[in-house]
This record gives sequence, C-alpha cells and structure tokens, in this order.
Amino acid sequence: MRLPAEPFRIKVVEPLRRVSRAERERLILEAGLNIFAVPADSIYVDLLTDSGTSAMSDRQWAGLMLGDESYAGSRNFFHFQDTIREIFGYRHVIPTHQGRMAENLLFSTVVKPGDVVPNNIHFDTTRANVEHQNAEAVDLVIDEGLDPATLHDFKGNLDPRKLGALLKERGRDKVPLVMITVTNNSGGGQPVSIANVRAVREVCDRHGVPLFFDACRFAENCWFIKQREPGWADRSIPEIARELFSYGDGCTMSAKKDGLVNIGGFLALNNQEWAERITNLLILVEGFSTYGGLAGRDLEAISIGLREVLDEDYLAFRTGQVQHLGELLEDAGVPIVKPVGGHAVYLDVRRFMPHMPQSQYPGQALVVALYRDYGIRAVEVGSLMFGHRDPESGEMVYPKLELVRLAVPRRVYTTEHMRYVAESVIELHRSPERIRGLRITHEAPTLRHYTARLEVLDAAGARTALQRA
Ligand code: P70
Repeated sequence: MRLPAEPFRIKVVEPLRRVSRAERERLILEAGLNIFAVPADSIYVDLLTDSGTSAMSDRQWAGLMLGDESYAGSRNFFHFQDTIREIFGYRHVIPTHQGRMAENLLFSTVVKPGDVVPNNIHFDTTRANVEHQNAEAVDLVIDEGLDPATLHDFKGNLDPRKLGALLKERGRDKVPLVMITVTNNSGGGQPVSIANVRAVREVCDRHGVPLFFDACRFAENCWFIKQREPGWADRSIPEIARELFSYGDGCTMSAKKDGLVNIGGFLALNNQEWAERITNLLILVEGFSTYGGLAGRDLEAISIGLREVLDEDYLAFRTGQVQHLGELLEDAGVPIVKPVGGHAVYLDVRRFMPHMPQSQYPGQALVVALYRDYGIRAVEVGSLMFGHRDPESGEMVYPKLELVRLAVPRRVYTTEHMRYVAESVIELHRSPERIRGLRITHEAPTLRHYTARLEVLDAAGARTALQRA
C-alpha cells in the first residue's frame, strides 16, 4: 500500500545548505567523531531525533501569540491542564521544560537507593535518572522485542511473567513503581498493546505497585493499537488513549515528541501526596507550578499539539512515511528492525556490518560514514549509548541490540527526502567493509554518548586518521 500523501501543505520553508564531503570530513574529525558535536547547518537530512524537531502548525504558531506570561495562574496553564486531563485522565498536571525533568522529579521523589524500577526498555535518560538515585533500571520487554528479525505486532510489550518473577524476588518495598514506555523507543519504536497493559496492571495490583507510562509517543502507539489489536479498529484515538492510560497511575511525557512542539514536557498523576512533594521540588528546581520551566506560550502550543496529534489522517501519514522509508531499505536487502516502528527506522548493525565486533562501536562508525558521505545525521543506539563496565568484574558489558536509528521529525521532511536517505543507506550497505572500527578517547561518567570523543582504528587496532577509512 502506498503511504497517504501529506495531510498538510507547506506555508513556510527553511532552506538547506549543501556542504561538500571534504568540509563534512573536517567537521566530523573536529567533532571527535561524535555526531552531537557537528554544526546542524552542515547536515542535509537530520534524522538525529524526532524530539523537539517537529514543524508546528499555523494554529500552534497562532497559539504562541496568545501566550499569557503571568508568573502564576496563566490561562495557558489551564488549557494545558484541561487537555492533559481529558486525554490522559490523570488529576494532577505538572509542567516541566522537557521529559527528563519529569523523570527526575518523579524518581527523586519516590525512588530510594537500592530500589529497582522495571520498564519494557528504559530509554537513555530514564535509565540514567533511575541510576542517579542509586537504584537499578531493569528492562523486561518480551523476548521477541530483543530480536530485530522477529515479527510481532506489539514488540514493545512488557513481559508480565518476568515482572511477576522480579516482584516476587525483590518484594514490593524495593519496587516503587513499574514503567511502560509507549512506544518502546530503545527497542525500535515498537508499540505496546492494551491487552499487555491490562496484564501488567494485574501483576502490579497483585503486588500493590503503581504503574506509570513514559508517554512520549502515545499517539503513535494508539494508532498501532487501532491498526493491529483485535477489537479496537472502530474506536477513536482519544478513546484508545483513555483506555490505555486508565490502567496507569500516572505518566511522564516529553511533549517534544507527540506534543508536536520544540520544547516542553509534563508529569501527570493521581497520587495527591506524590503530586504535592513533586510540586515542592518543581518550585525549587524548575519553576512555579503553573509554568514549570516553560513560557505561557509554550503551554499553549503543547495544548494545541496534543490535540492535533490525535488526528487520524496525520497519524496515517506519519507512520506511513516511516514505514515507506523502511520498505525502500528492506526491498534493497538492508537489514532493519521489523516491523518498522512509529517514529524511526532502525538499522540492524550486527547484520549490516558482521565484520565488526561491538567493542569497536560499529553503530557509531556507521553514523560517522552516513554523515561524512551523504550529509545524513542518524544516532547510534548500541554499544556507545549503552555499553558500560560491570562494576564488579570490570568487564565491558554490551547491549543485546546494536542499532542505528533514523528518526523522522514530524511534518518536516518530504517523501523525496526519505528516498534520498534510502538511496544513501543502500549505497553504503553495498560495501560495509570500507567502514572502520572506532575507539573512545574521552567519555563522561553518565550518558557518555552525548559528549564522548572517538578515533578510528586501523585493522591492527592502531590509531589512524579518518581519511584512511
Ligand atoms: C530521542 C530522545 C527522549 C526520551 C524518550 C523517552 C522514551 C524520555 C525521553 C526524554 C533523546 C535523544 C536521543 C538521541 C539523540 C537526541 C535525542 N528521547 N523517554 O530522540 O525526553 O528529551 O524531553 O528530556 O525517547 O529518542 P526529553
């Protein structure tokens, strides 16, 4: 099936600068082979992230002009609160400047040292915020969710049996909450089914543990439920969202994804005592409770974005565009995570570059080549992002999945851009052996992928200049 054409037309354009390969080569070397450190205007198609990169609609831009910048009680806060209560159904609504602040406020309020927080798969900031409390972040996705080639409609599902076993072993006192990420970003943007959420809720109830969602990409998840889960085809996206969230006690959200805005987030929950403690902390570190680190105008843009994202024509196009990119790659034999997720196509690096061990950061090496040769920015979700030293044995531990993510910003690129990306990746895939392994020369103690510096290895593991790669 062909994807539906764009359900919008273009009113404002942002010119893209074409940069020579030689200049990109210089820039990536200067950046220490870290794609986060290259200037964004040297990039032709930027698929680093779908976070904060959406194009806002004319209505959202108009909403900015209706910003009420009162320190307390801004009318935009009440619109924001009403929208979130209506869509998610949770009573207390706490604005934050982005998702990780919502995570930080929640975890620093309810997670103690030695606790365990289960999730289908924690994303990088979620894991880091749990670990920052000296607690353990445990990933309990179903086994299918860890195999890039296995087809499953809801590969993001959290395994209720694994959760039951963990709760039995550690006891409810050590597990302050369970989280489910919809869609499951680190596992390929894969959705979670209503049936799974119900089953997880039952396990949580048996042990008296609250359930929270990481709701960044909830609308895309609800769209997949409508398409794939028996019984939901005739229900509206808002109805599906209400059902999904009715099984939880609250959620964190980065509105930079399905809020269709460039900045913002929130925490929504029913527990009054938690909400009070979190609000006190919010006022200390982020801002007053009716703006939480945002301007009034930002709250307005989020309220409008959260409603726009529920539109079925939009969701059909959105997921269709990502699917189309996946199909172009798959038809040419490029190994990708299947089925294609909601916001991104993930290249399966183990099969793309079987010649390179994880210790040489093959995903990052592929990211560097995509930028240098084609001006495309992708992001590594593998050994650079998640590799770490085991605190006891001192051995390096590498993640099961070694992926490169091509995240598609919302309403930003055309289908022709997707074709350019597909042709570039396909060309690179024809001779993967020209890509050389890397080693780290500098790393931070947490979230190292954002600031690490790397260099190219030659076959013997010696240092060599990138020009020789
Ligand atoms: C992404 C960004 C952010 C995120 C998320 C989930 C499931 C929370 C957050 C934090 C981060 C990123 C990664 C690589 C390159 C650039 C950006 N995900 N939960 O692209 O939200 O950023 O607002 O603090 O995916 O997946 P926030």
